[in-house]
Amino acid sequence: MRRILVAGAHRGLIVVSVLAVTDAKPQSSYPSPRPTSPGGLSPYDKDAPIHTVDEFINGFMDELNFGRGVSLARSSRNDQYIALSKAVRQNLQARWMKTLARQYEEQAKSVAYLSAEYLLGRQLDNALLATGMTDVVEEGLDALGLSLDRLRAQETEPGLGNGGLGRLAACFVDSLATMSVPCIGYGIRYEYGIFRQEFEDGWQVEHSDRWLALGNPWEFPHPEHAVTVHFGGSTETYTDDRGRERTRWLPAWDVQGVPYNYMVPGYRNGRVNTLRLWSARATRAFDLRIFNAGDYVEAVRAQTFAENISKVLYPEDSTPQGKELRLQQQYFFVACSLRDQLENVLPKYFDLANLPDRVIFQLNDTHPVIAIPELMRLLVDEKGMEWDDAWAITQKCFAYTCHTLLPEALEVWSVELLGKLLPRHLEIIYKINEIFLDEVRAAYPGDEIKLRRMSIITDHPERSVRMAYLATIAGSKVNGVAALHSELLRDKVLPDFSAYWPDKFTNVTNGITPRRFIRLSNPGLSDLITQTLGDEGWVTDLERLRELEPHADDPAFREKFRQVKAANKQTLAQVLSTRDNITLPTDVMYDVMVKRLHEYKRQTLKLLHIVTLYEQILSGKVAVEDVMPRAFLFGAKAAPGYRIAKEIIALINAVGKTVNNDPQVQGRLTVAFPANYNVTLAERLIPAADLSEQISLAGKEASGTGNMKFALNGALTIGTDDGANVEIRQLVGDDNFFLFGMLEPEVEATIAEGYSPVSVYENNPQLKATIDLIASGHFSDGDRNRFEPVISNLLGEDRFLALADYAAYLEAQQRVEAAYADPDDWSRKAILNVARSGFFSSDRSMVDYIDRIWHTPAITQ
Ligand code: 26V
Repeated sequence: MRRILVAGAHRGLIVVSVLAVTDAKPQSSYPSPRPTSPGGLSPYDKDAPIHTVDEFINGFMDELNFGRGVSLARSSRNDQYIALSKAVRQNLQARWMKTLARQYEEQAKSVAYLSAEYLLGRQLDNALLATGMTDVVEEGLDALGLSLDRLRAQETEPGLGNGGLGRLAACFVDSLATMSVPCIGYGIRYEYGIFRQEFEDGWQVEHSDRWLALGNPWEFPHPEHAVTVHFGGSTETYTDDRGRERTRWLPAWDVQGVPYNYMVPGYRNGRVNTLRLWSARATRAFDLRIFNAGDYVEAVRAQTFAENISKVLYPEDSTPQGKELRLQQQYFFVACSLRDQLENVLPKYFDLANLPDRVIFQLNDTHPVIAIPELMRLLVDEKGMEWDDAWAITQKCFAYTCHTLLPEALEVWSVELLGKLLPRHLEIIYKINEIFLDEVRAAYPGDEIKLRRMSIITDHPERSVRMAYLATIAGSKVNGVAALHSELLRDKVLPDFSAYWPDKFTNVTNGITPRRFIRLSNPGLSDLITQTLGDEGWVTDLERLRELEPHADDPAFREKFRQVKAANKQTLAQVLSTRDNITLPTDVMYDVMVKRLHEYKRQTLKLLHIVTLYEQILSGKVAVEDVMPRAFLFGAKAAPGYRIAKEIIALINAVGKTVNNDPQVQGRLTVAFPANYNVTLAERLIPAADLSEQISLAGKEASGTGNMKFALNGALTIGTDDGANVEIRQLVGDDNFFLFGMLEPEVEATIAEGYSPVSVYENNPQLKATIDLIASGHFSDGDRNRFEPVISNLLGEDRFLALADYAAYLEAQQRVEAAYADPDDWSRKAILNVARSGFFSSDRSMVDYIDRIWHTPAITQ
């Protein structure tokens, strides 16, 4: 029996390890960082207190006994999870401090990634992987009679994002830490993340995501470093003691931002970067004013008002939000972050003229764009800089990433609201616009229309500020997120700006972190790759997957690859059985569509395919024995106010219920829609998939990142020529990708000609039969009205041309079936997808950002 409790046996270890920080090992640099301890723990690493099973047990028991105040016998699973997490994080803390110290010493330029969302996923597994502690921890827990798997399941993932944009931010900070590039991620510590989805009679119901309810071992609050943020009021001009005319802001109210730090561990390289999320609380001044007025209840209410700012993540990625609270959130977190950079991160007496040498603020979409006038305000009003000098600095300090092509998704704020909430910022925006328009006037004399087109301020439908224009004018670079998207951004969304500043526009294709999305989520495939390649270097050098290519022709390798896929299906089926009470066959093709529910992504097109297969059985057009067995898996949340999206979810569930229970189908078609799709579920679904559905209308999906995760895990894509699908297809090869549908110019032409969905319906008997089956009430107990909104949406407008691509989609699905009928050839194609997906590592995206935009070298020792 091992020692399980030596009271205080190694108290003080943190101090010891912090003192050891000068003893640094040489570190790696990008693009291909080498882990310092490839397999796991190195007993010689002085920065980590835990190397052996005994040390782990001591650390864990310390946290349990002294941190949680419970004995092992009386501890709950949550106590154990928290003690475990805190023991694991011990191995990161000295490295974290050391990383910060090195950065400070080197005066290195760092990336300040400004993002309103970080969809992090669970932390424990990632920390275990980064530190190489998994085996030691598993053994230690085992000796204590505990199971790592069970404790892993105790963690509620931090869902501080809506979808791709938030997950991208999480992948980027992971890559930068792994590449030893200085970065601090700034965001909001929402008390409630993305809502938890449940289905009631197939209808989406939202529940609050109380992710902090059981405590959060991964955060470090620093209330003593709170920052004050002001809102409202008015401005006034005055003459300073040098006789200069100046402006000052007289705000009406304020809140405090409390920083919560999170560690962002690099993969086995001894680096730990920081993610700093801000939480709002009432200021003392705010409190006192009201308390002194004697109204205790009102004072407490006011506190609640302040704390509301970071209360909840907006789940709307589908309807334009003109919500005041959202603008408050945006300003709140960027004001805190800029203040933090200027006051805490930079050395005292730093000459702000050199700011661009020290930091680049990357704007993740338009959400943080209010940082631009905020930096101008800080430099001009607070630091007394001349406008032109401040503008020159600001222009070098910002770069902007656009993540959409949908015009309605481009953020605008009404002048009225901005003026009320941030009067000084509105003035600054007006001045930026005025100076910019003078430039445009000089460049294009007499072209009033162009002037109006390029103005930051638009008058329609109401006077408002176009945040994307502000970001484009102020930023040193503007990038789209996939080659096609960047092209369309240049030519269709911001053509005047790209003609004026051709060099400002660039592309950085998105990426995904191989640590989480293959190494952690697909251990079977990871082991096979490591065995085949001889070492684990591919985890930080994903292009090395190319070495798998020759093995695609080796029948023995293909067999092993199929076994991994089959095992992943078993695991998924097991998870869905306990999690959702779903029964899934494991010997069929897994056809998966997981992403936010949006009309442009066309979940309805997928549904029409399923109903078509079913209708063909019902009508006897196809004998049931001739139907290829498939399980269709969906995962999707709809924005709570997006009515038609919720109707589509209900229809998918209704079709699933009918098809799954129809004896005529003989179990050949299965539809599964587990509720509450999130990062944790993605990590299970993606490794089990055979077919990846990426079927958005061409020209609408900026990039997609799920598409990359599937290809990397050996699923074949059926997809349109959209977003990063284009690059996936180019890399994996036409033979290994099922392309279908209109290209973007054809989409434009179809719409220009006057697209009529009804005539498509009338001219395609199978489509008609399929839609008529839904309209007949077959999936709604005979209720013909139940899904009328979805049907009339398709037949009446079909804004995203699902019907126009229907025939092509069915034809492509037939190609899929033919290919799947030859398992050996299918595996060859799947292996080639894995082997050729190295490009989609977010490490590569980071190299592109660094070379083209940031110019932030890695720290090399
Ligand atoms: C926002 C809105 C708001 C108003 C109406 C419609 C609408 C549609 C989409 C959005 C989301 C825009 C920002 C976003 O999340 N973009 C996603 O970013 C991912 C990471 O770059 C990328 O892979 C996805 O293709 C892109 O949709």
